[in-house]
Amino acid sequence: MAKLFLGLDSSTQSLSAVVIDLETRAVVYEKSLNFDRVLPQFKTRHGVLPDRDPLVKHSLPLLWAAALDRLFAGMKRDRVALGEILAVSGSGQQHGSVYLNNTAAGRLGKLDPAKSLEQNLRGVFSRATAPIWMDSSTTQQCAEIRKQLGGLRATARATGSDTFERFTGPQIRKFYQTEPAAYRQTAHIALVSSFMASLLAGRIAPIDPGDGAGMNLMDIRRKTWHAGALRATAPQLGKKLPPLAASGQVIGKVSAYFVKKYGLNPEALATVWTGDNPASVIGLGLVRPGQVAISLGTSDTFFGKMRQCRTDVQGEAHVFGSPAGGYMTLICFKNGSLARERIREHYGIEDWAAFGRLLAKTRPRKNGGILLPWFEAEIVPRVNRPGLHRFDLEEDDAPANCRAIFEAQMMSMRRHSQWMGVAPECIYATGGASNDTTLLQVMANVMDCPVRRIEIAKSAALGAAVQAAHGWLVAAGEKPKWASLTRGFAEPVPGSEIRPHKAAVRIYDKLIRKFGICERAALAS
Ligand code: XUL
Repeated sequence: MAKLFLGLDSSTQSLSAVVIDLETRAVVYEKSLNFDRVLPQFKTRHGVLPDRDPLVKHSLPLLWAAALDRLFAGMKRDRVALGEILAVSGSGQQHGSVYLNNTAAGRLGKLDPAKSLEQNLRGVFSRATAPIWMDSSTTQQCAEIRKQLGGLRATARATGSDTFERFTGPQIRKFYQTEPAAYRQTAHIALVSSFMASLLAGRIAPIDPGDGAGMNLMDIRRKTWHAGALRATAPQLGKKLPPLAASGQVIGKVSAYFVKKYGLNPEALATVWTGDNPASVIGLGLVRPGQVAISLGTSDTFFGKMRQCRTDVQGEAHVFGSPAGGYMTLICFKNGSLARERIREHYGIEDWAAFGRLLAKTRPRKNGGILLPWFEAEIVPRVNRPGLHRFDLEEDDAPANCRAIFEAQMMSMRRHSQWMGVAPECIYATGGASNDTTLLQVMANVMDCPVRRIEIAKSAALGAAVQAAHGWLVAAGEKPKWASLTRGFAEPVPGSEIRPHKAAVRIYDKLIRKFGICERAALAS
């Protein structure tokens, strides 16, 4: 007998669904709807509304709701066995916020299947648009909240991160300051994740500690709202936030709207959602401390599970609650593929294979050249003035520059993740550039840790489906283990393991000291 679970991921540009069968360990269905393409009437570009101010990035909660209708209609058309789904969970783009008035709770409880979600929800918002994670218009509010909380270190210690423009607290403060009347009319503030969960559950849903940690409002150790942070952000905020509850925790049965309209199982459980990064941690199978993933994308990200709650005193990294219990970190390096591509273009190298071949012509050296590739303002370390810095490296030496950029990116990850106090035991590499074994060998050598490649396109939606299964099993009185739940779904590519070369590891142990000196010098210049 199949055991089906549905995971949804409401991301910046699309809404995705993954259905898993826990019995056969198979992904039985996946689908993505691109907002711009499927719902052009909302006039978003890459899921974002155009705005005159380049720092302002908003989207539309009604668009996300309309996409949910489309996705369910598509699943019904594709004959997905919706009547057999046992539980639904999900994930959302982090930090984005939705503002609802005092009619919302009642309306969510009486969603009319004869109408669309869009029609059902008209009039429930106290703010029509939702600021999302790409918004960087709240520098003033970040400074105000940070000051109230006692500075950068105190803010990071209290909430898991220093204040960041995209985090929800600074966004709420800006709304309160610029539109006080609309703020007063706001009865509920939701994250993208908890808003979507509210639609499925037919009631205001809790926020989980994974996504809650991306707000600068949650006490990271207690996993409760932080009274001082609420006070520093906006008046009456505690009354407008839902309770915090573990992701995957059962909210109730799914709303009758989805049962009557699409044939969803009336016994299916609606559960608490989380953020897309915490869900990806599950989807990639990072359920034990020491398991780390490095995603080589537009930006490079480093994320993994942590044994204890530690925070970064430099205030560069984020600590979130992990859906698999405990904590996870997310460290985002902006000059990832972006920087590698700039170097490739600069030397007229035709493709990544040729880049890898050039790099392989050189060897690691303990006093080797250092390249700090801050083409754009960097997040980690904080660099506001972009620029390229070369030390003991000739610009016209293409092979040495190819090696130096990737070595620098990996040494930066090693250096700026040391505060976690967890030496990685195994790295899962994912994202575009992870196809290149020359690059992965450098990664293994710098990190002194085996690297395996993992290719999971919809890791957040898959993580959400596994989270739904976990919530359902717990509600049935079982004590499921995360490692056994993810087995079979989140597996590295067979035969892809690359082990560190001991001689190279010894060289990088020395070169990283020089790297630190160069980085400090460049930051001070
Ligand atoms: C994480 C962040 C992004 C969004 C993307 O802090 O801002 O990764 O979660 O959806």
